[in-house]
Amino acid sequence: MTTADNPIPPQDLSGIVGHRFVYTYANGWRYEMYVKNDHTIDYRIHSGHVGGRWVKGQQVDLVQLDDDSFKISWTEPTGTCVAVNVMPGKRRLHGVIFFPQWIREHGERTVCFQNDHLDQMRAYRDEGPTYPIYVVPEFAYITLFEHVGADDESVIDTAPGELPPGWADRTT
Ligand code: FER
Repeated sequence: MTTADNPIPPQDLSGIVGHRFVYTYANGWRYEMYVKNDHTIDYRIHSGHVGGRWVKGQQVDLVQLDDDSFKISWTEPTGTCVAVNVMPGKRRLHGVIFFPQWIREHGERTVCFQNDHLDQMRAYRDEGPTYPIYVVPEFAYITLFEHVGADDESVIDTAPGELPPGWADRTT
């Protein structure tokens, strides 16, 4: 129960922390996220506008909205902002990506292991152009959802392009 005095619902993040999931957006873009702990994700982008990009240790805001409903929000060093709602039991996800204009024009500049290029990403961000923001709101279906445990650096430790063929097609 929430009220005007206490608008914050109970928070049980055990249904998403320590889980890896692979999902394909309605526009065909395929992503993989590992919720490493209650404030950190690692991820790989298997296909789409910036397919091949991967990131470890991204700080996020993670909350539970309701039973089987979580929301993960963050800002990238590139300036891209993302908000993702996840309903694991329904295998349903909705993401909104807010790309700066320079990534719409030059997505390839962000296709790398970002952790090795953080200063370069911040320089691109500050150079812009930022506007108009390219907003991509899409539903996705979660094709794989598995518990792998929290704070495991080996869950995502390889570039998306170096995985065995068909790796992201695995379903569970
Ligand atoms: C997602 C949508 C976008 C996601 C990550 C991004 C891990 C990141 C985009 C970018 O920085 O290019 O669902 O999940």
